[in-house]
Amino acid sequence: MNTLAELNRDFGRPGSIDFETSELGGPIACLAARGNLTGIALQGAQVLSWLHQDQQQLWLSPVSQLGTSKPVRGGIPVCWPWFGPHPADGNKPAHGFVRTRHWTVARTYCSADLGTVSITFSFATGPEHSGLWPYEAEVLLTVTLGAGLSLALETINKGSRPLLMSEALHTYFSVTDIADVRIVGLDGVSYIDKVDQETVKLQTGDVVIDREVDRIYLGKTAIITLRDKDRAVVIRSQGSASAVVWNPWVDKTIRLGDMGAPDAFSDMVCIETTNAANDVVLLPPGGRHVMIAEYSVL
Ligand code: TA6
Repeated sequence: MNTLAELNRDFGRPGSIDFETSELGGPIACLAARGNLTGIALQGAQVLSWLHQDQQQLWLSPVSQLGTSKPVRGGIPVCWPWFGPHPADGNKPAHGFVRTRHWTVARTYCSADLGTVSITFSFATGPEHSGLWPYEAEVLLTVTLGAGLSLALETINKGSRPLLMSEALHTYFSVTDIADVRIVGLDGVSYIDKVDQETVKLQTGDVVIDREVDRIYLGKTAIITLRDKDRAVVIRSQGSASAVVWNPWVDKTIRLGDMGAPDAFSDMVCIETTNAANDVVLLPPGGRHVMIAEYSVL
């Protein structure tokens, strides 16, 4: 694992791309462009913060730490190479196994005017992971900061067999008050209701959150807008035909135990860009798949 000095020497650009130790206790990459900032942990290539015009756009549990076996609750966890519980073995970790592992830095980029900066992280699966997932693949996450924030999650099948995978950019947005949130753009889209025996239902109108919500929307999910009291965030996705809306509400917040406060659910909502449920990816040997989520604040 590279030291911070080696990372700054090989990939840094002082003032635009700097590597330092996070207050959560692990190495992070700090990107700055056009007055916006984002911090990304090398653990899980997990975006932990995104300051847009000095306003924090993401929610992060105040009790999460890096360097433990528990995933950090908040920011943008990378769920790969499966979304949700393992499809066949409940003993395997939920949401895949790369969000708690160390990723390496593959490359960084700064535009000439420093208005756009990006970093690409890489994780390769091999024989040491065969107990978890018996395929050879490389997964790359490129985070680009400019006027907005975008993430591109690329999977490359390095093996000699086709592979099947599901994935998510599991984004925790901060909100002023969940009671005022409306999620626009899913009207008429069907969804699997995970809090009602996986029943398939049809969304009518905007999504409002007044209870535990855990839904996998399938179909037209390419443009979703989070409308909060004092701001709106537009989520544009590519390479994905499903999206998840999740809020744990009261009881699950307590069961989770790492949300930081019993009423933390009122400060956040997850709107996730996914390949989940029957929107899974089959990759031939040598095949590549990219899923992109672009966030812009109105
Ligand atoms: O994306 C929604 C969801 O699958 C919920 O069911 C809930 O489990 C959430 O993810 C958080 O999962 P985690 O493993 O991070 O606690």
